[in-house]
Amino acid sequence: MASFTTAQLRNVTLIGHSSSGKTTLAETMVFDTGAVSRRGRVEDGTTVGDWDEEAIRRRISVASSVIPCEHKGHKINVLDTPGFIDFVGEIKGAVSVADAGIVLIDPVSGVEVGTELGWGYLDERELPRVVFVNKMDRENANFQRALDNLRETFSGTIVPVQIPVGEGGEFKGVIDLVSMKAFMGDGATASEIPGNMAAVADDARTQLIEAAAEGDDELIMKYLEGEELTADEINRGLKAGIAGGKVIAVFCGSAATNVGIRPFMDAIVAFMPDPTAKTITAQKPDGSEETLRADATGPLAAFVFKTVADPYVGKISYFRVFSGVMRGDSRIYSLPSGTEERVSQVFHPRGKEQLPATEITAGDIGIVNKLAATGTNHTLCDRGHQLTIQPPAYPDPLFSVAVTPKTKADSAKMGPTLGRATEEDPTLEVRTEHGTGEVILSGMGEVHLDLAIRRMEQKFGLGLLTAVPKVPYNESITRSASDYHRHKKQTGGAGQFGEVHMEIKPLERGGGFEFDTSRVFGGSIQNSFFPSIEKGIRSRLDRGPLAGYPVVDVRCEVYDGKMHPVDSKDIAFQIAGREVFKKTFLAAGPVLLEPIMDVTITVPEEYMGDIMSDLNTRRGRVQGMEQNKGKGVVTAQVPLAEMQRYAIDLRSITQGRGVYSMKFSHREPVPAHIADGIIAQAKREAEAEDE
Ligand SMILES: Nc1nc2c(ncn2[C@@H]2O[C@H](COP(=O)(O)OP(=O)(O)OP(=O)(O)O)[C@@H](O)[C@H]2O)c(=O)[nH]1
Ligand SMILES: [Mg+2]
Repeated sequence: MASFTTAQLRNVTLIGHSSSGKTTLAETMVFDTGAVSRRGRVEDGTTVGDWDEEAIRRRISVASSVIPCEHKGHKINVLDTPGFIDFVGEIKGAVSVADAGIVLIDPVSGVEVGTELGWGYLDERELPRVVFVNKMDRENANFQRALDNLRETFSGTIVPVQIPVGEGGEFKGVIDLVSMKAFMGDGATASEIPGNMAAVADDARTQLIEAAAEGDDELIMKYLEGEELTADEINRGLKAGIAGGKVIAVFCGSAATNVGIRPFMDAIVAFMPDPTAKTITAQKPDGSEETLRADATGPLAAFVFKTVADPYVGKISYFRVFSGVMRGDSRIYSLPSGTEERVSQVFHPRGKEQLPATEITAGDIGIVNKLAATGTNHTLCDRGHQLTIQPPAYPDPLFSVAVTPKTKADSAKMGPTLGRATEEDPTLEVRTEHGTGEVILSGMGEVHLDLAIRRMEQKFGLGLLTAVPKVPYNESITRSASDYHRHKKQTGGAGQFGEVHMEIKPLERGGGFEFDTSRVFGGSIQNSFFPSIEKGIRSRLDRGPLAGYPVVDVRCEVYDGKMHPVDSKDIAFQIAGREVFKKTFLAAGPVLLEPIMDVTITVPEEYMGDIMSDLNTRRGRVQGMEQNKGKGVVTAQVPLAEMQRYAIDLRSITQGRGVYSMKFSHREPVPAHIADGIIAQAKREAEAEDE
């Protein structure tokens, strides 16, 4: 691969709803620039972007991919992303290293859920963006309708820079409104604008010039005074407007039939910001900040946005150099682990290929293999100049399964392999649920977890069984109760004696556990036995008396007791404490508490009714409802027990057009009729275990 200066680079990420044609666009671009001799197809599993085994199997992108395209002395690093929202982690990774976004829409379906989500991710990073209306060859493709739809949904000056010649079956090329040339077919050469398009093009150009002038005070003056702007001035104004996020330039074409792609690449080079335009802040070890720019002479700061665990190569780390230069055969420092790492060779990625390089310069994207202590979202820097780049924020997990090893051999592999998987993918989470003891794997949806589990099986031979996780209930009480327990064992050998009188009281939610002996009067129990009583009670806190779930928010006040001069001992008071705890707990109006989630659901308006009635069946309490621009947003509190499969159910209710987010809010008593069933079930399980 030729070498490029920082100013010759363009890091752009493709964003769009599933199936808008991102991978096909990247494929056509890389083909047009001559880097591959055959244009692959998503349908055949032969594209540069969809190289992952799972992507090929499913015919959708499941991961981000870097596809460098050399065009007219520049290198466009195209970051292809999945449109499927389960892979939001991959999208955010790509967005975090791009300097601009290309949002694809399908002119028949217009703006979709994935379009809006992706738009939002670009907003979070304040990235400039353009829109590419793809699939102009499709029957019923209508550029103007797509444009109207964009303007209804998004703010900013949304203005075409290239317009289609024909639509649907008649789509033949595009007209570039800056150069006022037509690019027919594959767009390799420019031609005159077809006569029947002249008036339309003139009109569109007027709008474009107005938008370009807006970006620059000097230009707007000139424009208002009625002077013609030169092509250079239009370019300058447009570039500034796009970079500042005010202007959203719109292009069009057909990735599948290779129409409009070359002129679009010309525009990427002309209008998209190069890496030098941007600064980012990094943290220094003392907590202060340092501003970084894509400058080869600056300190090294490279951000790892993607990690692939390869069973043969080992770990592959994809990084972007935000400052300085990453050289092969060097030593670097990795944060947050604080480890010195050895870099033997650096490469440019192209899909799954690794193209050897001697260095990766400021602003560029590269890969390095076999780093020991570096995972996704880590920063590579110099030991003597330590810097940390802020990783993106990810949504809370939406979908969980309980995993167990299939065999004994799997059991040994499970921990390390799950660890590797979470290192690779920041939206995957593994934890052991306190209370149920299950190992829980969480992620963004069913497909996400299914894929993670398949990968672990294929790459590392780990067999896992999955189940719906048990709900982590808690037990608590609703009123006070007092009672005593006498533990007495005085037959044969050494005797045991302990008697404890105790009152149990409910605490506020989050109160935890309190133990108090200040009411014990006149030495009825010797102080040295207090810890024994507490220990006895604590032995049942993880396994509550009601149904075996952890006990929360209770206060135990010991107020009296009895001792025996010889037989009172630690074990006797432990048992007495444990037993009086069980008795008082069960007498104090015990309840099961369940986790309640805050849920926000966004769906096209027409599904609002279905969503509300479905929430009803889930014991949901709707807290708010908003409708705006054809979309409805519902906020509600819903018990976790009813939300475990929501990722699947919402998809089927809305044909994949709904999204939601969810996070823990608080715990509440389970309604009695439901609690009875859970308690009965727990009893049956406990009995089965005893047998
Ligand atoms: N008619 C037509 N079909 C296209 C065009 N571009 C892509 N397609 C088809 O649309 C389908 C989806 O294309 P992809 O490139 O996989 O879309 P994507 O945006 O990468 O999809 P995800 O990776 O799932 O988000 C494939 O069958 C493509 O052949 C186009 O310009 N015109
Ligand atoms: Mg794709």
